[in-house]
Amino acid sequence: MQVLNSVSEKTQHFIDIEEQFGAHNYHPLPVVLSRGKGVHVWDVDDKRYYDFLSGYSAINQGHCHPRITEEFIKQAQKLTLTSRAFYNDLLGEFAEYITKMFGYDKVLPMNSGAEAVETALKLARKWGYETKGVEENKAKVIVCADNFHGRTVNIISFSTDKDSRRHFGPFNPGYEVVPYNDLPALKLALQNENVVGFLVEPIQGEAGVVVPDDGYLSGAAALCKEAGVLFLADEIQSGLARSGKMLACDHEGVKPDVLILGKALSGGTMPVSAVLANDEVMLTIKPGEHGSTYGGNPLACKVAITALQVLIDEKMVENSAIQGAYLREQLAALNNKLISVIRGRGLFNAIVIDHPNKDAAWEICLEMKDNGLLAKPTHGDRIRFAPPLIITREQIDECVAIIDKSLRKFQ
Ligand code: IF1
Repeated sequence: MQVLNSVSEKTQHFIDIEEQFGAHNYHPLPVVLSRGKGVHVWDVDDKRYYDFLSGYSAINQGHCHPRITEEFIKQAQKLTLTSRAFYNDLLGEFAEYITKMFGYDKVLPMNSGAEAVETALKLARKWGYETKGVEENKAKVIVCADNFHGRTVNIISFSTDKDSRRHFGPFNPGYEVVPYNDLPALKLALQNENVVGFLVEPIQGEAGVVVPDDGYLSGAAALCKEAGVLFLADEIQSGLARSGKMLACDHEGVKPDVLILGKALSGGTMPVSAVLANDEVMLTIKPGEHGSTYGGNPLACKVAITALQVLIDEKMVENSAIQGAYLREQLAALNNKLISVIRGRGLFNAIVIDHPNKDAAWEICLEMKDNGLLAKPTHGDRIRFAPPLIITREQIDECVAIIDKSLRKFQ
């Protein structure tokens, strides 16, 4: 593990025990955080940073949002879990709130994002067999190259990332991969009558914030409709105001048949995910056929209602759009040759680093850390810039100055 001279003894202590007793399934930046507020986090030495990862977009509302935290604590002292063996007095309220907000008949609550994706896939198959009339065990779901939908064995069965798959097989059949942002390839794959769904990230996150061409999402939705196939949108990362619209699909006026939400649905307090669909799809799953112990628990429901209300009341969609455009404009104005690409929508952004050293993006992130801004490289040369959606113009200015200063060290 890389250890820097600049790391304090205290920081090193926390890194060491995590390395010794925790599984080595991540390679974090050498910073140990102990508190957060809004757009900022502080490390164990009380150094302050701008958070430009936002918990992989789970913290859209900002760290420890006062209203979300307050409702969380109040509900935690009242009732946290009933299981779905009994009703609770918040699931109905949450279901009514979220379905009316997004315009669907029903919601199925789960916990992690991966579970919600699995739920959407099960819905598509069930609908395919029971409504579309696909022959038993023949259902196919089309997915995109360079997708990221989670870590379960089933989901990695259709990943195209070698690290995510190596020695985790055997994998599940029933998927076909097409290139992202390629309507002719999708059209061809849709010719198979056993296709029940098309699962897509409206903006690809892990791939490095890849925004498809205008017309891709609306074109794909139209092709799916024509073929009698469900359009399943994984908005776990791109949704909930991150891209400058409530959903990334809203950029093209597309309404998915199945909408998958997670991450910021709880404002970063606990795993809460949800799948939304109309009755024709949702009611194909009957009692006893799917579920989870924590899914729809009253604490999650209360937190999720509040997390959604906060997005609306504090105009985070608007702020994400405005500050995101300003961030890209200011990054472009740096005119730095190290930045070969600046892309994104709203506050969902990435830059691509052009440098002969293949570890340059990692080293730039270390430098930005020392200068007070936390971001994480992906795929070697890409750095995501996704701060909480409450960031102000003045804070963006300060952050761009940090990015500028950090990049200068590598010229
Ligand atoms: C990791 C990425 C972000 C997601 C989409 C489902 C899930 C995710 C579109 C699963 C999760 C995460 C998980 C985290 C890294 C990460 C990530 F780089 F891999 F793509 F955010 F940028 N659909 N994304 O992005 O949700 O089960 O984790 O709740 O696995 O290391 P989950």
